[in-house]
Amino acid sequence: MKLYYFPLSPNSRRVIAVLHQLNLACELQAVDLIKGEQLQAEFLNLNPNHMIPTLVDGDFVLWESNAIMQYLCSKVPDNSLLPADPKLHADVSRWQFWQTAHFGRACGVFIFENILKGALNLGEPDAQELAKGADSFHRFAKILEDHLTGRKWLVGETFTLADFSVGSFLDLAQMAHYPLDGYVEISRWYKAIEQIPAWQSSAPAKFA
Ligand SMILES: N[C@@H](CCC(=O)N[C@@H](CS)C(=O)NCC(=O)O)C(=O)O
Repeated sequence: MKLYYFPLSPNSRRVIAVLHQLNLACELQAVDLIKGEQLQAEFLNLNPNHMIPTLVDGDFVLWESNAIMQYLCSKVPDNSLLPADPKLHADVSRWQFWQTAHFGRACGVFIFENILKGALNLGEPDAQELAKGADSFHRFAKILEDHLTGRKWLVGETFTLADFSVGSFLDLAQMAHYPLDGYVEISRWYKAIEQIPAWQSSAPAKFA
């Protein structure tokens, strides 16, 4: 297998953490998004969305990080990252979809305004966009905070893909200045994710 990734991408890191947790062999191929390598024809043939992560497994090409994570789990029967029990399985998927549809998008405003604009010379952060982003962030962070109250992990008794998917966006919390003050359960939970060896070994050099 070969995974196309970008080192600072939370969407990439969570896939790499799954590879490490499941002990799956996979070649890693960095795609430099700053240089625009994702727009080259060879990569567009694999993923017309020009996005990483993208997995190639023989003649099967798969994009969307959460789908890749589930696919990797299907290679290792009885793993605890994606429980076989239908309700637990659906619960993990629920949080992965929620991350893509809601929490990740709320975080994305801060990532764009406070990190990417500077990196790509797109000007100063826009205060109005950040204020709208904060409304959305608090709406969804409160749901996460409430759910984590009294629970160690998002689903069941041990960490799952749900924790890797939702937690991955907290990697950038400080650099992107998410308004996280007062979210004690989210902070406690993310610190627990940071203790997982597969999570630690998936860190890009900058976070290691
Ligand atoms: N929903 C996608 C999002 C992937 C994504 O946003 N990738 C970004 C980097 S984190 C990317 O490749 N952007 C390059 C581009 O849009 O040209 C997933 O979960 O895989």
